[in-house]
Amino acid sequence: MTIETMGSEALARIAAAQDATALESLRVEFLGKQGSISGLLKTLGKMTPEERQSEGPKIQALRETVQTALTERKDAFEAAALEAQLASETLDLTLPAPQAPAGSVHPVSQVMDELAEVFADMGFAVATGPEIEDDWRNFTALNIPETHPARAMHDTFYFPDQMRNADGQKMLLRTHTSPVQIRTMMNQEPPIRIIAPGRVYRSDSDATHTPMFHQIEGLVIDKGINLGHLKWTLETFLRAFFERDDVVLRLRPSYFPFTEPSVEVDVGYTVINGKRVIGGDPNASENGGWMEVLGSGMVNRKVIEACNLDPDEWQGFAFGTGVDRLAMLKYGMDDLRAFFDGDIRWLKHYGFAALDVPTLSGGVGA
Ligand code: 2U9
Repeated sequence: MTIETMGSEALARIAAAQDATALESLRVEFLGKQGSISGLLKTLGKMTPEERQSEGPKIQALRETVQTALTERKDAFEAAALEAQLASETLDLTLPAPQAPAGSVHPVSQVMDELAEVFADMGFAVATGPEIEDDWRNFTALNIPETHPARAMHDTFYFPDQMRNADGQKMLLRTHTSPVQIRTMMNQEPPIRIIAPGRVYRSDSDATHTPMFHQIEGLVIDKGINLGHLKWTLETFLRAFFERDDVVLRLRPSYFPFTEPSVEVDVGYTVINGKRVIGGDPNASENGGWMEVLGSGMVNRKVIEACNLDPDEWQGFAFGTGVDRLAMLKYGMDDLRAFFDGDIRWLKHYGFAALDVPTLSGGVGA
């Protein structure tokens, strides 16, 4: 077969190909490794220079013509497929918009935002830190030495003994957010006014305890700070958070290793429709009374010293409470475990709208 007839036959078969698969078979037949045109190209090596000069350009031209015809036919198939797809697909612009997102903000997130808003108004910044901590920042720096009973009380989740940090300290899941304040005191010059909200972990699980819960702690370090500053701050915070001016506080002496003196803070509650509500006169209502909501105190001199500050120059107060419990008290839930069940019905009932961002001017609540 001459080169010319090979060419015209190849073009005729390409033109007759019915689809992309048939076309691909033809490409392999002509131009593949074992293809007829590839075979012709290989004969060039065995030709005399004269033969090569006359046959070479003809074979190359054949290859190019066939290649171009294959490409053009392939493009035509693809264009036809696209046309068919466009003709079959329709877009109905009169359909209603898809349903709005149905998620909600978890009460814990909502209350965390509310707390940040209330404390920002009093000049507190939000500080955060790692949930995996070392023994020194979680305990030792807070005046809780190895032998202190508070260590056992914290039911700590420790990492395996060989997993230590660069200082040789044991690693653990923080049992409180206090190491965040230790980090802040070591890295920042006083005066300091921070809140530290976040997850904490204790190996404890029953109706009122979950192994992970949320805490918020606060720390003020400045010159000449006293218990009066502490009481005013907590009273102002609780009145703003519970959105009532008649919230009253009772301070009872207590003990924490990191504060001296230490005080437990009770708030007055009254009973409305069988439910305890924060606020009102704790002695007026028949079932009213006091409820413990916070622990606090003046920061222990030893803690200030551990952070390389002079306790004769800098003093401060600190406090801590559970965010989950604050949420339960404010929004009337009675089972802590439901917080972490992920039950869609509970989330729908107690969740907040995503755009309901708390602001003081709008009221921090619902
Ligand atoms: C530094 C110095 C002092 C934080 C404090 C409490 C008292 C407290 C508990 C309440 C219930 C935690 O959620 S709870 O289990 N907390 O009673 N926390 S004073 O004191 C600090 C923290 C950091 C550097």
